[in-house]
Amino acid sequence: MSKRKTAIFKIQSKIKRRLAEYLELKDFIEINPVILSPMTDLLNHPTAPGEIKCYGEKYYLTQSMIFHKQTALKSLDKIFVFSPNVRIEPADRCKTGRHLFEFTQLDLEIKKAKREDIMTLCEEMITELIKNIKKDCKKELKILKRTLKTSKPPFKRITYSQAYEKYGKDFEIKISKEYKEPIWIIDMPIMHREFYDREHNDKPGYLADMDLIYPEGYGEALSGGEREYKYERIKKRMKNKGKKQSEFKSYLEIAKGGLPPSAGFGIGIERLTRYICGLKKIEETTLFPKIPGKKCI
Ligand code: ASN
Repeated sequence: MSKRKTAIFKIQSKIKRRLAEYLELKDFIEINPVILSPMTDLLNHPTAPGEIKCYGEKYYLTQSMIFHKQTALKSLDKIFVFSPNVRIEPADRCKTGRHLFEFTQLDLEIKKAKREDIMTLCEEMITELIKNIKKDCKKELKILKRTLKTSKPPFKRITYSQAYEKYGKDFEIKISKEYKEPIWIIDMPIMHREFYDREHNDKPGYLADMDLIYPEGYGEALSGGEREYKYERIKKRMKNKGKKQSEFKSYLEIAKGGLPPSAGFGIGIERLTRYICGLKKIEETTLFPKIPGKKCI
C-alpha cells in the first residue's frame, strides 16, 4: 500500500514541477494563491461557497480565482497559480470518483490571448507533460500498472451542440469513455456557463470557451475560454444570468477601471494526477481528501 501511495505522490510532485517549468519557459510568472476574498467565482453549478466574516465584512473561500486572474493582468502579461479551491459540492458527488470539495487547480491567464492560443498551449503542455512523466516516473507507473498513452496535438474538437445531439445530456462521460485521446468540447451555449466567458463575435448565443475531456472515462480535465472584459458587457451578461450586481461589487469596481482582454483556463491537479496514474477514485490523489458529504480532516 505504501509503495502505491509513494508512487502516486512522487508522480504528483513531478507533475507540478514539470508544469511550472514548462510555463516558466513560456515566460509565465507564478503568483500566489488567494484563499479569502470578498469576490469569488459563484459558478454555474450547484455548489455553495464557504463564507467567513473578517472585520465585519463578508469574505468567501475561493471557488476559482478567475476575477483575480483578470485583475492580475493589469500588471502582468502571463500568469499562473496553483490555486486551492473550496467548493461545497452536493453530497452525492462523492460517487463520481472525480469530486473533492477542496482541490487545487493550475489556473493560468494570458493578456490579449485568443481561445486558439490557449488551446494550442494546453495541447503542447499536456503532451510534453505526459512524455516527461513517462520518462521520469517509469518505476512509479509500473507499480501502478498504468500504461499511459502519449497524446498528439492537435486534439480533436466537437461543439457542445454536436456533442448534445450525438450523445444526449450525459455527453461528457460518454465522450470520455469512447475516445482514446483527450478531446475538446467548444462553443458552450451562453446560458450554460458563467457570465465571464466571452460571447463569440461571429456566433451570437455561444461562447468562445472550451472544456477538455480526458479519455478512458476520466471525465472533465479543464474549463476555460476568452473573457468578457468590458464593464458594460460584464453588467449585461450578469443581468442575463440573473446574478446580482451587489454580489460582485469589488469585481465591478475593478472592471469599471478597465480590464485587459484575456483568455485562460484552470486544470484540476487531482484529476490530472488521477488520469496520469490511472486511479479509480480521486481520493487517492491527496493525503487529506475532502469527500463531498463526509466529515474530513
Ligand atoms: N479556472 C476556470 C477558468 O479559468 C474557471 C473555473 O474554475 N470555474 O475558466
